[in-house]
Amino acid sequence: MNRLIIALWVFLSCLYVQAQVDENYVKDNYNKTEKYITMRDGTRLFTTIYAPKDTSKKYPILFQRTPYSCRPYGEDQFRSKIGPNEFLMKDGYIVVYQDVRGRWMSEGVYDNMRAYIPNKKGKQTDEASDTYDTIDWLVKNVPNNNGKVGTWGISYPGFYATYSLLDAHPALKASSPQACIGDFYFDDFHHNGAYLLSYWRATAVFGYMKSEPSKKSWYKFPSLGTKDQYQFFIDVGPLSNLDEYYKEDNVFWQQLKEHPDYDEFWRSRGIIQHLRDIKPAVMVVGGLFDAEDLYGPFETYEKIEENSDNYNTMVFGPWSHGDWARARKRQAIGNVYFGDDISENYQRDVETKFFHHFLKGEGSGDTGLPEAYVFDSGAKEWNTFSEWPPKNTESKTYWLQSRQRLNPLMEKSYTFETFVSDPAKPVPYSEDVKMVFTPRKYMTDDQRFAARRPDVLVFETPILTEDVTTAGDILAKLRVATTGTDADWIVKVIDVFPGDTDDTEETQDHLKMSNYHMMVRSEVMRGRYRNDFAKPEPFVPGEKTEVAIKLQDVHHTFKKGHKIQVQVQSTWFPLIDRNPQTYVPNIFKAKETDFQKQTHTVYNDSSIEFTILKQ
Ligand code: PG9
Repeated sequence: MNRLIIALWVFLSCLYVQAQVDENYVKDNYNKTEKYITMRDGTRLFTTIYAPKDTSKKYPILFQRTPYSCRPYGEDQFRSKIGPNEFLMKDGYIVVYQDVRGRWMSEGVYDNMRAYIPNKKGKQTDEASDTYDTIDWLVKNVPNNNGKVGTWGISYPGFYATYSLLDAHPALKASSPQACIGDFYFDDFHHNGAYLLSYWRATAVFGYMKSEPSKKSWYKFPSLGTKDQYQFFIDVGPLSNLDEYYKEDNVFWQQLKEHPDYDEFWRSRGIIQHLRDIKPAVMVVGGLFDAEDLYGPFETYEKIEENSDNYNTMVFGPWSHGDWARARKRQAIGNVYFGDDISENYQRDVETKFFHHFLKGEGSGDTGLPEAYVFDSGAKEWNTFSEWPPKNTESKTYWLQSRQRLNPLMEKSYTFETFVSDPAKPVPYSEDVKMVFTPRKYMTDDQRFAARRPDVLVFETPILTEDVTTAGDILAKLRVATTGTDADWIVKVIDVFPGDTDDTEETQDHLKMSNYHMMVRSEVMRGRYRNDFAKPEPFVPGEKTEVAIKLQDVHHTFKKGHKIQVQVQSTWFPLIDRNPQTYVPNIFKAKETDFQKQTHTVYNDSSIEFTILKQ
């Protein structure tokens, strides 16, 4: 017994020492300097430079611009890890972080998703010019750099990595925008015009301006006195009551309220429109179950592919927001397990290979990596494609038929389904009781709790007799009516597991994987924007109306023995705010009396089109 205890003690001591070694790796192997770099308009941006202590060779620069701080501040304070992953960190790169204009220790005034200015003159600046001016200073002033720069970032830093591609500095050879925000009207804060209420707390992070460089947060989250987000927002009622928590000084909250439509305010801040004639090599990375930024990475890759002839590739794995940067043994999202070592393998065999090739290698186009490296979330295996969406696909239509059938054939009979949608009793987007900073787990959550509600329509295939593999986007073509004059339409695509499916260690105690209704993809369309995101229109009560909803790309095999299920509902709370179901000019200013229970109808000539891999 003693020998076992001693062996266990030795093992745990080694683990502890290893952790300490890793904790101090950066401090032991890198020098840190902090600089203010002056932009063309005189604004100085705070920049942190980690350079290898070994000065016997030259190194490329890996550069990240962030609104989330270069912390820790102080040349004697070190991050425990630097760069996109530990393989790159240990291989030796100069790693640079910068507080973007108007954030933390940098000077200037912050602007959310600052609009790009084409053909800038003189001292005009945007995030592209700030990136250019910084790279120019780095390659001219940082000792031992090899003149090659790469940018990378996840989420908002991913947006700045995409931005680095515009008016790119000639030293910029490679960029990896990851979970990169493309447009705040379709990423993060809105989905197709519906406001993501689940993001409300995050408004604090970007709502308050600072008057001088700050090492400490100048914003704070309102204390809500509860961890039950559903109850909190039901009790709050109309969105205008949230002014109690965010006052006039929360600039972003005011902007959200004043711009409910896709107007010039949002349109000018979208970066996708500018992605043409891109020169640096690009590897876009995203998570198939990323609840925050799915539109951005898919659109970034596709727009560059359409308008540039540079090296441009994509990687989409079984990840939620930013998972690929967190190496964990079992890769799972909520209750759904996808496999072991998925993130570590990606970091070593894909991400490291990409940057090595273009920043340390000969830099020619052939990295040995695929054009599209996409995980099949149903078969739980990686696939490679020479293009995305793949060429060898076809569109397969299923009709939303009576008696809750999802049918490849459309009946001739004229039928429809109805449900009562009550904003006072909205369909929860999750059965978990929680208070989130931003949503995450619901993207693969079990949907049985919703399927059993009278205000959720369910359409389902019989048990599949062969695999059905999707690879590309999904298009819902609803034919609907309402007794009201406005409505939201939510479509959820679900993989129904067989009854003999075993639980895994991730399965929540109150659930069984037997008959698990796994969310594969979901999307909302705020009905007033069905024809134009810039021009909202009411519904005519009782009039049959077309509502099309594009659901983001998937790569999912619905395996033999499973069923494909589609759910349709009109509330999804508090993921999104409630639609009053009475047309008002601006839902952010709706009154309590505007919120009315209405009866909605979904006609049987509604359909959903999947992009299917040809057998
Ligand atoms: N896209 C994420 C986010 C943006 C704004 C508010 C909250 C989250 C992100 O940058 O992580």
